[in-house]
Amino acid sequence: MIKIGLIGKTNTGKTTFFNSATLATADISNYPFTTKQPTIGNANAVTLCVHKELNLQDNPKNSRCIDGWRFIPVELVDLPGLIKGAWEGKGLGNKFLSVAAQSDALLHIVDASGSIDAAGRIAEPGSGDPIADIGDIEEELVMWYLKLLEGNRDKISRAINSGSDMQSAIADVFRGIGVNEEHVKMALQENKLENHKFDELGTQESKDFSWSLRDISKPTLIVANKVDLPSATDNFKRVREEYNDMIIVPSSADAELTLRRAANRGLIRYSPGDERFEIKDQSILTDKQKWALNFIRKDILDEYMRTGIQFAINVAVFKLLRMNTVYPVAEASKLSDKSGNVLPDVYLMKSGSTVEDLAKEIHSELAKGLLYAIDIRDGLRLPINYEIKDRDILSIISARKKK
Ligand SMILES: Nc1nc2c(ncn2[C@@H]2O[C@H](COP(=O)(O)OP(=O)(O)OP(=O)(O)O)[C@@H](O)[C@H]2O)c(=O)[nH]1
Ligand SMILES: [Mg+2]
Repeated sequence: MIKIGLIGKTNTGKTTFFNSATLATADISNYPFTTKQPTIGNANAVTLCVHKELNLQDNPKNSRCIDGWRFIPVELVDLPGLIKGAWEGKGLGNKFLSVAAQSDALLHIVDASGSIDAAGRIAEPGSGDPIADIGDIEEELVMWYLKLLEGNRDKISRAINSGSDMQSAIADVFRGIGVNEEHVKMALQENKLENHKFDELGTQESKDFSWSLRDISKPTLIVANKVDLPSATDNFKRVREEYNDMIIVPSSADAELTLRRAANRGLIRYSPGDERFEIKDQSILTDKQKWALNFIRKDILDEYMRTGIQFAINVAVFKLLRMNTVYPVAEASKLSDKSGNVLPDVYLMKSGSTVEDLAKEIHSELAKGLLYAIDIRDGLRLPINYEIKDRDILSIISARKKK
């Protein structure tokens, strides 16, 4: 399952984001370092289901289908807040940087309203500087990569001296945090270091290399949170200008939490990611609830089109990680599994994945005897090296087993 980590300074709204996306009830407060341990929860990537286009009724198994939208489970990890100096052991967050690094992608949550000071304490809205906050956290991550590199210099040197190439010797040190040889190769190339001697790598070169490696191996999206506060409007624009090489999603985790909890209690009709909600019965709402819902409708949904929570997860999965959705079916004629469930499963496959990759993902036995796949839409036989496209519906034909 895809794992998405929530990182950022303390008090930026990571747990509020997490609770709203997972409907968990982890502690939220305006004290710094409320979250003390990483917490894992289930959220979803949401995409238009293929069943409508095919005019079929589906029976989803590994996912859910609501109003024509497929909800595909992904793992969300809430992490303790970071502060400047975390890589040296300051705050709590440093202990968990390795947990963050095990994620496939990171959502960097920023307080766009400027309601926290440099140390993450709650301050007058507008007084904090989200641009500096983003820089601080980016720096922490890079320093942490650098520390791993510098701390393992001898080990890497020894591996190279006993015949390893530089790429795999470096990759070995970072393997536990999702870095592979290709990432190392790209980071070396980006800094023109591929023909350099490892032992002659200077301090600046190591730092530049660590910066590239962090960037390449851990795709990151900036979530500009707390846009419900007026001081966020200008900051959001500034963040977008300053970090124009990154994707930035405005959000109000607070608003999403209100909407999801209201929907859960049957007060409103709202599906995550929707641009609107419907009040079921005005007469059962208190004045305070009416005011809050009206505010969300006017100041967030009208202004930003969405609360940004579901959108941020979707952008991470489909844009940052470039996942395609594919629907494998065992019975080609019925578009079902062996028990007759129509379009039971949807898999997220990285763009460039082949029929063979999909077969391996489903079952190793299926992959062993793999022959070809049938494209359900046109009956074409697709070779095992066919690159899967988004929304493909495939029946995999194997000498061992059918799916
Ligand atoms: N106005 C506004 N406040 C928010 C929003 N999201 C979170 N907050 C508030 O910001 C404060 C911190 O929220 P948390 O979710 O605990 O922040 P955190 O990043 O998990 O903090 P740590 O666990 O300490 O790192 C709380 O008072 C929240 O109510 C938002 O979208 N809008
Ligand atoms: Mg928290």
